[in-house]
Amino acid sequence: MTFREAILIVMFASIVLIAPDAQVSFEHNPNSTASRSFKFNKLPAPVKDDAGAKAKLALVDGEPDPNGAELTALTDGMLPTDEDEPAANFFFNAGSSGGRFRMDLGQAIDIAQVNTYSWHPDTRGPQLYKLYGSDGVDPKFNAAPRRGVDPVTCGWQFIATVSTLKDGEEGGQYAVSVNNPKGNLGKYRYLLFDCYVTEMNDDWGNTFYSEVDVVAQ
Ligand SMILES: [Ca+2]
Repeated sequence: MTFREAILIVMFASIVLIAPDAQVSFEHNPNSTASRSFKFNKLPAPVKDDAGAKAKLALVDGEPDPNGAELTALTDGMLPTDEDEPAANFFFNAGSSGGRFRMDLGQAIDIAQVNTYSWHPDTRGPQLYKLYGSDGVDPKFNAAPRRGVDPVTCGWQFIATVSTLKDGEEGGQYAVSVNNPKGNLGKYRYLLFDCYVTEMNDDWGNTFYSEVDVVAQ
C-alpha cells in the first residue's frame, strides 16, 4: 500500500464523522451548465467582502502546483472565467496527496458558514477535505500541524469532513457550505483545511479551489 492509498483509506473510514453541530451541504453544476457566474440553486455564489477576504493564508504542509495560483487566490474574490484555468485556482501539486493550509482571520469571530468553491471539467472539480478551527488560545496550540499530527491534539477543534464525491460525473463546478442550522460553527481565529485528492487513478486528483468564503455570524 502506498502512502497515498493509506491516506485515502483513513479519509473514507472517517467520512461520516461530522462535528455534532456542523452540517455540510454541497451543490454541483455539471459541465453543461457551469459558468463563470458560479450561480447555484440553493447555495450562495462566492462573495468578495466576506469575513475571510482579508485573512492571511499560509501553507502548512504539501506542495502547491507550480501551474496554479498562490493561496491568496482563495480570498481575492476573483473567480475563474473558464472551466480549466489553473492560474485562477489554488491546487496542490500533480501526483501529490494534497496538503494543508491555514487561514488567519486576525481575531476570533463567530463563524456562521465556511463556503468553498471549485471548478474543473474532470476529477479536479470535486472537493475532499477536513476542516478544523481554533481560537489559538490553548497553550498547546500548534499553528502549523503538518500531516501526521492530528490537529485535535494541538489546540484545534474538528469541524467537519467535506466530501462531494459521488459516482458518475465528476467534472464541473462545486459549492460547499459548512454551517450549523442551530447557530454558528464556533468562535475561531484560525481555520485549517486538510485537503485530499479526489481519486488516485492518475496524477490529477487535486482539487482546483477557486474561492473560500467565511461568513461571520
Ligand atoms: Ca479566487
